[in-house]
Amino acid sequence: SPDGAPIFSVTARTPTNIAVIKYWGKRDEALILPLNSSLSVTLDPNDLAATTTVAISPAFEEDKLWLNGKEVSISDSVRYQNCLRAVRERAQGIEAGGEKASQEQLRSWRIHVASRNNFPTAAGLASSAAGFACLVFSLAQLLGVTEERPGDLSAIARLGSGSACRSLYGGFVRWNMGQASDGHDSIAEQVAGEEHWPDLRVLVAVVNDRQKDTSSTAGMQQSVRTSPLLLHRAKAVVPERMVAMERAIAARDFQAFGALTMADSNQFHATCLDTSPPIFYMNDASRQVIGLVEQWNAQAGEIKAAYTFDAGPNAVLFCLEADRGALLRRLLYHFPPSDSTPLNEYVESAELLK
Ligand code: 2P0
Repeated sequence: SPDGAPIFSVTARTPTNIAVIKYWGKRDEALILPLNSSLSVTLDPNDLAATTTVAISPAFEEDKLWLNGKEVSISDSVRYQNCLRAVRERAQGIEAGGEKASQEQLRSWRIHVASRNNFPTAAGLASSAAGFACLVFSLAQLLGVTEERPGDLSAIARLGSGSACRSLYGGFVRWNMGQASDGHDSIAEQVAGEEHWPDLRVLVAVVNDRQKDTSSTAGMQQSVRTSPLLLHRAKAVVPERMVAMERAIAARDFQAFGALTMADSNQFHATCLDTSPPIFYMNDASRQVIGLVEQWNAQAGEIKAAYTFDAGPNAVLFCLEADRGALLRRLLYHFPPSDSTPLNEYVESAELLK
């Protein structure tokens, strides 16, 4: 810094993840403990990702945060404070560039964080997942925090946003709902690495990048309060589906993987419709994508592509490399690129994810 005080910094990039078995509903709001386990695919870090720089220095007077270049007040963000506190109280000493900082110094100095997404925030593309995972990972690096037990850092990321815990691992990741009331066993665990299924492809079709109407947090609270289907799903459907999905991934069985992915997306959106007042995350373009995928699969007599939708209208499509060109052609046929079509950004997204 200008007055000679040391500044230590770390920059990291963390991709977002796409759930194929969905998380929807909490049993504990403060600790963000889910009603059911979930399973996701982490995207490539060069695709949809958050990039975060964290810095610590005795010259900083207060903790500060910038999101996409704009300073954001953190004093009333409980989730952000919980993550910061949890990493800070585990700080160890560090040594970098000939400078040293003791444990006591790291626990008392202020921290600056600057984070950027390379995709639209709050459009149902899990920006909070990548953001909180990246925050916790980079802070842990900065403060010399190592895990006492595997998954410790994912439990901290979970305090920021439930789905964030899954973005700390690449490949295929399970978030165990856990049993403990303090949440120490509600952690993420990799079920297969990023090299496991080389010809699996993910395509994100951006239907609409405006801010969504109902946040995930508020939406799932409403569902927990009012949807009988949600409890049935969490207790009687998801446990078996988790087992079947892990088996499909282990066997690289695209037929089973695709069928389970579509069924679980559809049940999640059925739960939203079963909520009072009902929540609509998908729109006409989303339903058109479902239609074209279902039609293709029916014609082919097998699953060529599988769709999944989160808390927004954007479609995430899975296929195998051999069918990627055919999937893009079908999308182009139904959504010819032009300024007025809602899907006009998908080609760019497809490029992003190839
Ligand atoms: C998921 N979603 O499993 C599901 C599918 C959206 C639909 O996780 O309240 O942003 O921060 O824990 O993690 C979105 O919920 O909610 C989400 P909080 P989060 O990916």
